[in-house]
Amino acid sequence: MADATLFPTRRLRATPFTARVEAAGVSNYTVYNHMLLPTVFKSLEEDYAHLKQYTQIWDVSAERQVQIAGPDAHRLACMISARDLRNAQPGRCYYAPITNANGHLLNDPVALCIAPDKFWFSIADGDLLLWAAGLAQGLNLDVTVTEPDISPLAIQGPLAEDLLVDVFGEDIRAIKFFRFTAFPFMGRMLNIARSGWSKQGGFEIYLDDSNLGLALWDAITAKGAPYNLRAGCPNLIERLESGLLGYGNDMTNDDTPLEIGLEKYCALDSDADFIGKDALLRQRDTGIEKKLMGLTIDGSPMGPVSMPLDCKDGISKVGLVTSGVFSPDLNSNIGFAMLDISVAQTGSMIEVETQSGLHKAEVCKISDFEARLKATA
Ligand code: THG
Repeated sequence: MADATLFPTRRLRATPFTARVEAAGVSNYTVYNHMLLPTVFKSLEEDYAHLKQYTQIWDVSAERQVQIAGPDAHRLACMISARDLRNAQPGRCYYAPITNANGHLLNDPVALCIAPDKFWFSIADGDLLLWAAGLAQGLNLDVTVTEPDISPLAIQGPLAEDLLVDVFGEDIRAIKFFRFTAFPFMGRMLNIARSGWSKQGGFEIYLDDSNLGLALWDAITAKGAPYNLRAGCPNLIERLESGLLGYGNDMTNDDTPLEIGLEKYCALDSDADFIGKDALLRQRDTGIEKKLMGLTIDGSPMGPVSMPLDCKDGISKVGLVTSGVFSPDLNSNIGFAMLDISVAQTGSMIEVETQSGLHKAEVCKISDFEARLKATA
């Protein structure tokens, strides 16, 4: 993998912003929802330091929208979402784990209520459209399930609000966290949400016409100089510090929301009915056998963990590091690990099998990284 590049074909989709991303010097991509998603520009560390101080423009088109529209749209949205969407309000976003009948995760999208009869599920890497369309077909629901021409463009970082005020006007400031409002751009109305896959603050602009991609990018970057705006992307170091989990890495279809720590987003104690609820209630009764935790790992600064690393308790394997990297601001290697329940508590000491041998590691809560950063700020 090291020196090889991906062979581009129609199956590996470019985005409305790819030309600008390339011109800005993207150095690494991943494939996400069959689409290019930038992962590095200058270096992980430089991108990280810049994101935390200034503002970046991110091509997150790969967060595709699964649109469910029509008279039964609300019914289907409620059926697939572990998050209670019964009282979903237009203009609001909801982080919504999606589970199958066994309670296992299929995706962890942000659900946007566009109208009472129209929802967008802004998906993580997984073919949620097939699940929704299959249910609609099998249950003969009166809905259409599509992937419309919508590409999110994120503006992230502490100066994001001021930048977008220069582009779209003062009304940007009134958008609350996980809410969106439509703003005019070249004759269209674009939904802009205060959201994004970082904890540095910022917005996501849902561009609904690919033909305007370069114009939108240029309109924003034209105002970027005072904010030291740069092209960037979701950053591994920042998102681990912030406790943001990635579907496909930190959670897969082998895991349930209870094992990942997502139960607060699951309507288990209400009358809400969703696919997977019975299984999750049973698992809550019997107890979980593994749990995703935070980890600080001893040793010299570690490069990004690409394949899961084994965790050991001296004798046997007790889990896997799912993501990990060195955090400059915590001055430590940090990561997430799916661990046997026997060691999945704060303060447990385990060992991690890295390329450079066994390293001691201490288990913590996923939210501890952010808490430690705030305490030292
Ligand atoms: N934005 C949009 N779509 C997305 C993502 C995004 N799709 C894929 C992926 N990211 C989905 N996963 C997440 C995970 C966490 C959050 C958003 C998307 C998130 N969580 C906040 C937190 O953890 O503090 C708040 C959640 C809440 O309180 O409701 O932002 O980033 N469009």
